[in-house]
Amino acid sequence: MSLFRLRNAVALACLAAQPAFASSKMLNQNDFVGISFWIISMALIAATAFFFMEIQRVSGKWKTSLTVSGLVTLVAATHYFYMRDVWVETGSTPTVYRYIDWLITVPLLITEFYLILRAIGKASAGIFWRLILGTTVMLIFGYLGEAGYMGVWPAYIFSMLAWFFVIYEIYAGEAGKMGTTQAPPAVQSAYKTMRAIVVFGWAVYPIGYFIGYLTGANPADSMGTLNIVYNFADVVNKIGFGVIIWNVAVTASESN
Ligand SMILES: *C/C=C(C)/C=C/C=C(C)/C=C/C1=C(C)CCCC1(C)C
Repeated sequence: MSLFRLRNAVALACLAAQPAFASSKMLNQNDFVGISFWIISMALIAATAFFFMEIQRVSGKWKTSLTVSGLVTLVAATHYFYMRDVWVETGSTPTVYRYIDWLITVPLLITEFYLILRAIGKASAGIFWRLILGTTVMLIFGYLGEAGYMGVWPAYIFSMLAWFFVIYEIYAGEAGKMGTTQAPPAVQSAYKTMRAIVVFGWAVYPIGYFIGYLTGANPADSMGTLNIVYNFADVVNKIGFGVIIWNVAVTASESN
């Protein structure tokens, strides 16, 4: 373990943490949504340092996967500091920062997914672009709904359809047919877990949206729930996803 690398990772983490020091209003001890923003920001910083440092431990192509995992958590950590400030200082939902974050981290997660797919067999560029397209449409409608440019119901339905398209692609489309190959069992099982995350881990987001906008509850209450649910989902889908990659990267590197 080189001390130099460690120092770089720590410097990077501090850079990402900077907006936090600019905040004027302090976190209130009863503000559980704000507390969840804080905890997750810290977890994302720690995960970033971890993924970047572990790059040296794995072989060849797995280095790229770990780099991308670290980028996901780094980009998210930076946005979490801004989101936390918006929440703590104004009590409102940081929709625009949230969606900018998703617009960058979701394509990165798709890239991680595609890298695993390529470790399993011959994956075409087409599948990558279809997944990018599907997730982008999903996020655009989500934003139109949450930011008030479109009715919350139609936006929800169009966004759900785009997500179903992604699920169809990875289960029944080209990616789905690549499940059984000569790839090592560790890689195949990681691929299956990642696929399940895109269904079950990602399902938490539309549940959050539903609770936030579609139950007719008082916005003051439902916005708190919305943010807690989205924050929880990000732990599973950003850190958890990265940990699965890290695990398969270490296992596959050590078995060579
Ligand atoms: C790191 C961030 C991730 C993995 C974000 C994923 C977001 C989604 C899967 C969002 C999906 C939505 C729907 C399927 C319908 C309602 C609107 C959204 C955008 C919340």
